[in-house]
Amino acid sequence: MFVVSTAKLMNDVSDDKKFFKNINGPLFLVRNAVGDGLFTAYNEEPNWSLAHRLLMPAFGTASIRGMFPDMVDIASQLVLKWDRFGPKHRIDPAEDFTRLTFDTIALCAMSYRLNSFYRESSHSFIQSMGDFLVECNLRANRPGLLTSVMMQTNAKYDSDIKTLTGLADEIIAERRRNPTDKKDLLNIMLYSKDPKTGEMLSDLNIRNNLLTFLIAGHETTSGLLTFALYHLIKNPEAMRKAYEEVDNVLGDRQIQFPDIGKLKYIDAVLRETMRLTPSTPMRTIRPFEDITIGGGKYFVSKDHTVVINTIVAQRDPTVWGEDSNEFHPERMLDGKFEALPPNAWQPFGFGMRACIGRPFAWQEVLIVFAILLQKFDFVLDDPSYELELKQSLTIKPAHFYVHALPRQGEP
Ligand code: MNH
Repeated sequence: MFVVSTAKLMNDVSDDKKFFKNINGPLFLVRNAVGDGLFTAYNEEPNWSLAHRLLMPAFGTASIRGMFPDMVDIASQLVLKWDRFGPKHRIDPAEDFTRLTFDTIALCAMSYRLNSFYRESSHSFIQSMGDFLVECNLRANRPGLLTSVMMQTNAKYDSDIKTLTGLADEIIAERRRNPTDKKDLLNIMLYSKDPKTGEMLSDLNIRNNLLTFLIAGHETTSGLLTFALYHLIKNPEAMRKAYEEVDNVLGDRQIQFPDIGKLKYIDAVLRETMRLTPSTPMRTIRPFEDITIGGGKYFVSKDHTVVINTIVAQRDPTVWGEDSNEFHPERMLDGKFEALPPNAWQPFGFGMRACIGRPFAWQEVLIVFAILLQKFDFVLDDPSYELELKQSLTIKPAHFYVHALPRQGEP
């Protein structure tokens, strides 16, 4: 196995003609729930290219723009909750951001209300998904013989998969009972035809992709929100500039769609967050043929897996300077982001298998930060807190708790 940890090598291997996404280890096991959904399909599986062609437009600019009101709806529920619980309430941002991102993907893509903010504990899907992903990770690193005798673990694994597919099936059945002419993602999956061949997605593939969106559509975005809040609290100067921007662009009024493009500093905060603490800290690929990389320095045979260690490569001092481990949104401003060496920043993956949900996540997170910073000051529950991580397929801050106080100067 090769581990790529520099910007130069990351650029070398970012080439769809020479490398392909490797579906093995935990990712192969995730197929036990989501099969040939976009995230876990093999490049050459016909359902990957069919679903990719049919669903790309649903993640285009116009479509994401249409989701603006629903995104604001869910973000407002979060604000209401933190406001009503008040400053003494110890907030677990990862948990509430997960409520938010989960409800947002279900409402925007499937017009389905999960109402997670009106439940004491998270939806059973969230628990089952977490346990399922952890077990996929453990299984990938455990002898098969051992797994085969772990009756209880296996029964739990199977019942978690049933919980996951159960919600997907319920959402699809509900739509078939109550059809709408809304152009949401679910309708596109159910009814659209490939312009080239007239082909439609099979029922099983629709379920696989719906489940893929429910999982990929919330876990990573919740991580981004939680990390960004952490970085802002730890960097008061960046926090001050973010407040200044929100006050200038929004003041006290309700956010409108055109405001989003004006939130340049917060945009930079999110890019810098994704650089230092990408929710998906690594991905794996393999070469089609034996190949040398690094200007002839490293031989990679076609049986080798290449792990792209994004979280380390995105801190390469040759690109980011000696302070590459520090949080400075300024690196992403004033054309500097656009002028980066190719592929130096790639928290959304690369090429044909790059993240389809990037514009969706970005708009959602900008809305949430704009609304949160309009309303609240944030302080750490434990002032001495330093970042700890928890990992399933993605990473998130662990043991990170905050308090939300009404902004000073507000009644
Ligand atoms: Mn997303 C692929 C990161 C939000 C749906 N996503 C990827 C990959 C990365 C990634 C990295 C490529 C993985 C690989 O090459 O092995 N995704 C993110 C991050 C966020 C995110 C950091 C938020 C922040 N992703 C979303 C959202 C959705 C989504 C939101 C859906 C609404 N992502 C996908 C899908 C794929 C993917 C689907 C697989 C695309 C493909 O292979 O065709």
